Amino acid sequence: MAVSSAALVGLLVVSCAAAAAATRDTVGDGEGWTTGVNYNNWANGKYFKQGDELVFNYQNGAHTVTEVRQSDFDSCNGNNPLSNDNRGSTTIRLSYPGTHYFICTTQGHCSTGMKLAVTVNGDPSYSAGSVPAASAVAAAAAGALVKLALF
Ligand SMILES: [Cu+2]
Repeated sequence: MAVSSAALVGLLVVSCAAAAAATRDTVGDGEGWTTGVNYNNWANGKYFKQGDELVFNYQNGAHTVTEVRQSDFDSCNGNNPLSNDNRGSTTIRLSYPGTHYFICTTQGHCSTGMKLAVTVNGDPSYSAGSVPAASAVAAAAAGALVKLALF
């Protein structure tokens, strides 16, 4: 029975990993969203997929989280924002694949490096507002559990 239990635990770990699809990352980790942080370095090597969330932590009013198109990212132009917030803690859901561009529109901040581009990978199981595929995984796990119990 010890072997079956180990197999069951392994199965549950796998199914939980599959169900917990979306992740949440804090931009800049403990440093947050501010000047003097290299956000290229922060994003480098990280994997983002559809449905994941980015949390920007900063002092209310001192910075903005402004999502822009690539051309406005390159030129630090915040005049055509896709979204904008300055309330101090901004959570952005990466709801579509492709590269997402964020700048701070406080004077001089973007031009000195307060900007972040993240590439978001498509997730076929993602759809806004639901938890797709998790129930199918749970059903499969439950089926295996019954088999193990019978064994
Ligand atoms: Cu700023």
